[in-house]
Amino acid sequence: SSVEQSYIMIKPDGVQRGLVGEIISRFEKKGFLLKGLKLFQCPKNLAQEHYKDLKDKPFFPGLIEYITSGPVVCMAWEGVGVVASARKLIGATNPLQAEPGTIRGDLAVQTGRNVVHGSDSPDNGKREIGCGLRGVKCYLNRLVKIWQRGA
Ligand code: YYY
Ligand code: MG
Repeated sequence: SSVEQSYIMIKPDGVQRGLVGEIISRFEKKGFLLKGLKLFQCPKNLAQEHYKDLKDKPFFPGLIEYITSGPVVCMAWEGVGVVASARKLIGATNPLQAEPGTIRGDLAVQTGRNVVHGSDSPDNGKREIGCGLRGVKCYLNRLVKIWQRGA
């Protein structure tokens, strides 16, 4: 694996249930780097762009309604193999099938309310970061390791 970025988004149910810290904490503890973050009310057209691969699915209208129903937390996480690893940390799409220890396995019940999104490929990671973190992209590569510089 190589260094790559994944777009991780805490969905409106995750924000409303107070799970933002819990979810961020799992990626931090694993050792990935948070390269961008914003709290965002996603407009319908951007939600449709983000989920464009699913536009013909019967659940698409409900998915767009859900994602736009309240603020989401948009993040770019970076690291070696982060895309596949984040999918493992998140767990199966249907939370009832997600293993205990995964975010969805521990924190969710319904497929339509599964608290978090993670990119399914490095290419989609790039595309989704460009979509969800539009406007904060300029910060992504400017993290300075302040703790290593000392006073
Ligand atoms: O990548 P992941 O989120 O695990 O699943 P996708 O197949 O990409 O579907 C995106 C999103 O759509 C899923 O997280 C919930 C919703 N969804 C649904 O409501 N009903 C389904 N049968 C499948 C997916
Ligand atoms: Mg997906």
